[in-house]
Amino acid sequence: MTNPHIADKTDIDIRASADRVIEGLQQGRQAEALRLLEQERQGERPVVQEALDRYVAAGARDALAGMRRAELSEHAATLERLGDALAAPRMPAFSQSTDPTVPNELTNLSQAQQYDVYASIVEARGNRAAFDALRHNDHSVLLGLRQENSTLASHDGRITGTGVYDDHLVVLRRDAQGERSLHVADLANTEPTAQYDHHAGSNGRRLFADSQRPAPPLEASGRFDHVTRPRKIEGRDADGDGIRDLGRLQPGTIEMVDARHGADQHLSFRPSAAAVANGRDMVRRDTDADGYFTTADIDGLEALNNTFKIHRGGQWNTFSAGCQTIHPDRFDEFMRLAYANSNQDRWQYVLTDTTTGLFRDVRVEVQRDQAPQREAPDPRRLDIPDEERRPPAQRPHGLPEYPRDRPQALRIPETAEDAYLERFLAASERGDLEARRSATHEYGSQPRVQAFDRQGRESLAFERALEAATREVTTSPVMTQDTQPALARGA
Ligand SMILES: [Ca+2]
Ligand SMILES: [Ca+2]
Repeated sequence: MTNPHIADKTDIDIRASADRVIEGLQQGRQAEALRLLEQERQGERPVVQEALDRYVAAGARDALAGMRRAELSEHAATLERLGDALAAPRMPAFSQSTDPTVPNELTNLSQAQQYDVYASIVEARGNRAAFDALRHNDHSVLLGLRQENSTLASHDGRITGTGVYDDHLVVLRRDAQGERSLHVADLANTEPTAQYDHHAGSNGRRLFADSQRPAPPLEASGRFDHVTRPRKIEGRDADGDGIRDLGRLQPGTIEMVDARHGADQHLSFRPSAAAVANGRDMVRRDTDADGYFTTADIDGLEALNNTFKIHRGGQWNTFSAGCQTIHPDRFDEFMRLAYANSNQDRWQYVLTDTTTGLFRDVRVEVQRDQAPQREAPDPRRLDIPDEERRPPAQRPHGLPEYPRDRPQALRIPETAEDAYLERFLAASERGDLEARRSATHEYGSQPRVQAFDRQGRESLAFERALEAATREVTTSPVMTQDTQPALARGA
């Protein structure tokens, strides 16, 4: 299978095109500006179209809000699309691999164009400081794209809690002349791992990381008994039940400063004093110990502290107790670009969830439901040992092999889209929310579905239209004109 994504070159300057649209909107030439946006989008691949939309949605936020208040019906669909452009983005299919068969949506885009794909995510998801930092020359900005995992996940598919590198960390840099460049660390991690979780239990000799004192004997809770090699206990007891809870950075913007990490004291990042002072609710702890960070974690929200660093991880183990970690093969280039200006002393780090909220919630739920079957441990499976069980000298020679793709099916039938829509609509008609959610999940989990994003948005629009229709029905027996086209799109 060759790269399924569009690989044609394009000469668009995404930033400049978006700026012309933004200027028109701000000057009240609304129809002309939105027409220009459609022209600029014409013929571009989806990642470029999405970047244009995000830049426009973020750069003309006030003007667009004014248009929404004015309820300009002829622009309703575009305004809705631009509103959605500020939501959690789709993770661009990207890999550092030079293998032409590995899916890559950024193939043949210039450095400046690739920069705009990710910088537009910073603008859509970051705060004002991040927006401004993108406009400084000789300056770098950091972006994290998170894919949700259980803290029990491991690279070999077992549930020993050693972590997976399925998130992307991006450095965006403008040099002294304003030239745009980037590095995408496509083997990165933004989530803690269960090997540090107190819920993995204690034999009476397991140590607390902070005090170095042994933790009293404690039986592992639930599936945490699969953690075969618990490490020193990290985290904090957030809900007061006497067991410490691992924490994860919430999506948002965090100002970072330089730091050192580990036995080798390598260069890294940590939150600045200002970030900590303004870091209310920036950490969520897994208080219900199911391996996920959700609103079900009662008392789980806490203020940021400066232990949430960005540092180097291991070959087969992300070594994260809450830090963002990068695989050794990607780390040096990431840091080289991040520290290209030796005088830079503040970095805005924007962390975002990926895929739409609808898919995210469904995915977490379904992962949780299916996890025991899918991740069943097999004690005989020792062929891909983690760092603990195989000393460095015995590791396989040559380039290490990483799981390039998420464990979902790599191929989907041509008709998957139709099959999904059929099931989605049938389930909707029956009012079977469970079946509809499961159809949505299965569809949303296929990373190579070309129309993923379009359908994701349409599903959201469909949900909204249903909500609107429900509200409408309570006041009027007839469905409004507005909901009809949205329902048709959802179909
Ligand atoms: Ca992840
Ligand atoms: Ca939880």
